[in-house]
This record gives sequence, C-alpha cells and structure tokens, in this order.
Amino acid sequence: MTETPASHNSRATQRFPVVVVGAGPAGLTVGCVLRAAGVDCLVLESESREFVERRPRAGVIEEPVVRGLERRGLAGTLLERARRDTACEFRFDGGRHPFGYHELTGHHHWVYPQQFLVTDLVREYADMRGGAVRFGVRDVRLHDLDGDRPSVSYVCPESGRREAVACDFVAGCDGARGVTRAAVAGRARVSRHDYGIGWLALLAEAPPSADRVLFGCHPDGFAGQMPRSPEVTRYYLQCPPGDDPGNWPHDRVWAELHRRLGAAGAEPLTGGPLIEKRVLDMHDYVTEPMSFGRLHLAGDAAHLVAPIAAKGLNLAVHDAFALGDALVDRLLRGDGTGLAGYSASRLRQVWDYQEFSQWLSELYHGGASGNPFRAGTALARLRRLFSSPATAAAFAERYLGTAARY
Ligand code: RFL
Repeated sequence: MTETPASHNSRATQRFPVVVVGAGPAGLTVGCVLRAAGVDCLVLESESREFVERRPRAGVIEEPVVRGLERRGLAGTLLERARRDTACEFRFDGGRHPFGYHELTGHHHWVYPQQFLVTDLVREYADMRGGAVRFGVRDVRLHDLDGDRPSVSYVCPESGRREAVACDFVAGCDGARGVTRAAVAGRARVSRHDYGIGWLALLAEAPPSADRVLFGCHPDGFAGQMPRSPEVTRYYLQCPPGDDPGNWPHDRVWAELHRRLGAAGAEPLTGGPLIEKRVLDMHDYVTEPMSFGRLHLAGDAAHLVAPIAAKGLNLAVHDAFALGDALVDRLLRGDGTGLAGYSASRLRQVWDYQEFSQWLSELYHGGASGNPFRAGTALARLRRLFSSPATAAAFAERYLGTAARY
C-alpha cells in the first residue's frame, strides 16, 4: 500500500473524523449521510465545482436508489424534475419490440442526468449541511492507513503548499482513475473483464426520437438511444475498441444510427449537433476486498461496470449509503459491525450487476460478433424476452434493480 508518512511533507494541521476523496455521486452521498448525522468530514476533489456540476455521464437511476436518496432528504429536486420511464424498446429483425416493465412489475426507472444529481448533492452537502470541501486539490496522498491514525495530504491549489489532514477513516470515492484504488495495488485482487468492443458515446443536442430507451440489436453492431432531457439525447454506436472519434463525422453517425435503430413503423430519428463524441472501451473490474485498514472504497474506485446495463452510478450510490451508515454507526455509537461487513455485503450486489452486464452484452452484441453460433443464441435470448413471462420478469427485476436482497 502507498503509505508515505505524512510528517515527511507536512504536519497534520487539520482533523476530520472522515476524509472523502472524490466529489462524484459516491463521495458526495457519503458526505451528505455523515453531515446529516452530525459527523464532520472533508471532501477533497481534484476538479472545480463548476466542472463536476457540468460533467455529463449517466442518466438512468433505479427506483431503490431514488427511494434511498429520498429517505435521506436528498431527492427533492430530482423528484420535481426527473422523468419516470416505464418501458424500453428492443429493435431487432427489422421490428419494434416494446418492453413495458412498469406494466409487468409496477416499477419504473428515473431519468435524471448525473450532473444534475451531482449539483443537487454538492449544494446539499456544502451549502445546506455545512460540509467542508476543497475543490481543485492536487496530488492527494494517503498515509498510515493500516494504523489507527491515518491521514491524507494534498497540494492546496491557492498556496501550492502540501496540507495534511488527520482522520479516523478515508472514504475512497475518486472513481476509476483515482489515487485510493492505486493505494491498494498489489494487495487487492482486481478481476477484470474486457468485452473486446467499443462504444462511441454521443450526446446530441436534439430531443429524443422516442419517449423511451431504445436498444438496436443489429447485425452491423449495437446502437442505443437514452433520452436525457427534452433538449439533449444520448446515443451509443458499437465500434471497434480504441476507435478514433474522428472516424465518425456527423453524417456517418446519423446514417449509422438510422440504420441500426431503424424498424418497421418506427418514427425517423430527430438529428442535431453532436456535442460529445468519445469512444469507451467496454470493460469491467472488481477490486476485492473493498476495505483496507482505515480505507473503504466506494463506487467506480472499487468496481467499474461498463455502461452496458446503466448500473455504475446506481452501484456507486448504493455503496455510499452502506458506507455512510456504517461510518456513522462506528463513529457515533462505537458499533463497527457495518464497517466490518461493508465489503462482503456490497460485493454481492456488485458481482450480481457484473453478471447482468455480461448477460446483456451478449444480447446486444452477439448478433454482430461475426460468429453465426453466437448470433443465433443472441437472437434466441432476445426472442425469449418476448415469449417467456418468466424470462421477462427476471430481466425486468435485474434491469430495474428491484431484487429484494443480494
Ligand atoms: P466519479 O463520478 O468518477 O467521481 C469521482 C470523483 O473523484 C474525482 N477524482 C479525484 N479527486 C481527488 N483526488 C484525485 N486523485 C481524484 N481522482 C479523481 C473526480 O474528478 C470525480 O469528481 O465516481 P463515482 O462517484 O464512483 O460515480 C460513478 C459514476 O460516475 C459512474 O459509474 C457512471 O457515470 C457510469 N455510467 C452510468 N451509470 C449508470 O448507473 N447509469 C447510466 O446510465 C450510466 N451511463 C456512465 C454512463 C458512464 C459513462 N462514462 C463516461 C464512462 C454513460 C457514460 C458515457
């Protein structure tokens, strides 16, 4: 584990029971849970507040996550502004195949862009609950995590000096490229899965072309439409991993989306300027355990689930609820049971979502694999969703994240 004694660089002049590294959905939710219980914490974020409040990523939020946010007083604006999605639609074999999960289960999804949620959480944490946060910090380092007096240091953006913070616990919520995951390299088991495909992730300044999520399972590759707001729509196009977004000029993108999402009786897509265009190589990883001494990882810092099943943000917030509650129990009541079980209990849901992502990936991409056997079984999997009520119910439960327990 990377453990530089803090005293090598600076003296710990500040003290907080918890230092949270990262002001994404996971870190801010942990911070809000702690502040609601009256526990002091410091959130350290490498980007500016404006940047994190504008960074577009996810948009599909599970009902149990929204209920959890609501219970903690964190869903006010979301409940006013978010849209409820009650159905998605698969397009394959040239036809439209709507899947009405609300009708089937009584449950729905919420559509709320991640940057709106982050904006709400920053406001709640910093402005309403008086939480301490430093934006724009550089070179965060973790120290003495195996002892009972850990600390975190960072370079202050204003003074350029290294500041140190003594704490009892560190919440590692700094995403896939952060420092907290790197701090356990060599000690953690990291299991990886590479799908061998890329997705061109697009944001179009255009209203959604259909009022629901569309999954185009086409022999030339997957295409997806995810409504985000009346003005902005996310689209995905399967492409080779590592492809250059420059290979995808405006006209090629729209021609390919039209082709792969085309179906008999479907409205034509509504085009518009592409305001984001990046290639994501589809891969997953899981870091085990998620706890090391005084460091507890949450969200993408602990596990990455490719956006195939729209689960990353949801897992991050589920982790944050569990970690926030466990830290409160330990710090206010001296009860360490939740923290001791945090990693094992969270990993059950993490692995379940990883398995769902793999299952769904084959359904989306099998038809374009170039392997007629995989194409045949992918089509059988798709058709079974619409011919077997048991398969449809199982899919809906996993897609909506409504399983009673993990
Ligand atoms: P985040 O959101 O990456 O936040 C981590 C924060 O830590 C900061 N940071 C540091 N701070 C201090 N020191 C350092 N050394 C630092 N290094 C990094 C970063 O600036 C950042 O502010 O992680 P978190 O909180 O775990 O949240 C995870 C989610 O953001 C992620 O899983 C989702 O966005 C994934 N995802 C989706 N998930 C869903 O549930 N539903 C979706 O529909 C969905 N769509 C998506 C997605 C991810 C996408 N991309 C870009 C990978 C669509 C896309 C295109």
